[in-house]
Amino acid sequence: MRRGTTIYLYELAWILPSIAIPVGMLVALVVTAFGAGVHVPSDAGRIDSTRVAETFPTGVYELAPGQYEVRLLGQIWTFAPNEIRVPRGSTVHFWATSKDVVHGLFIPHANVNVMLLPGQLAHVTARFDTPGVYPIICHEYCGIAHHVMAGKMVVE
Ligand SMILES: [Cu+2]
Repeated sequence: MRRGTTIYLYELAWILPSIAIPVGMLVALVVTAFGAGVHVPSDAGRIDSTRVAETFPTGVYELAPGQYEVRLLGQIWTFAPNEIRVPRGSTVHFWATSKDVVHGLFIPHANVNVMLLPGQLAHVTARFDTPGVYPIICHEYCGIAHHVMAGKMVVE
């Protein structure tokens, strides 16, 4: 084999993957977005991210016995409401969003783990059978005081 041909094969060995990998990623993106229906964390809805304070009232609302709705707002560097109290055995429907930057909503041992994106509503439902105090943690780095951004969920 001539030296020139060998160099061409090495070039080809680099060129082909450098084309195949981006094409493969693009195909995966299109297939998951349109074929598999993959979308932002929760397709629960959108609100105007510049008017969250006026359009997204926060709080804990009893829908029915044992059924609660929590409308929770992440903002630098706290949650509103910062403390949630529900009786044991409650099913809690969380509706949450962010007022400013990307935050996280993570409640360990409760299957609550979503990103809070400005203007994007996240919806997650969890049942709390075990009494105790559950931390509400921001698990997306959101600035200099991210490490103190926490609330608590008290199951009585
Ligand atoms: Cu954070």
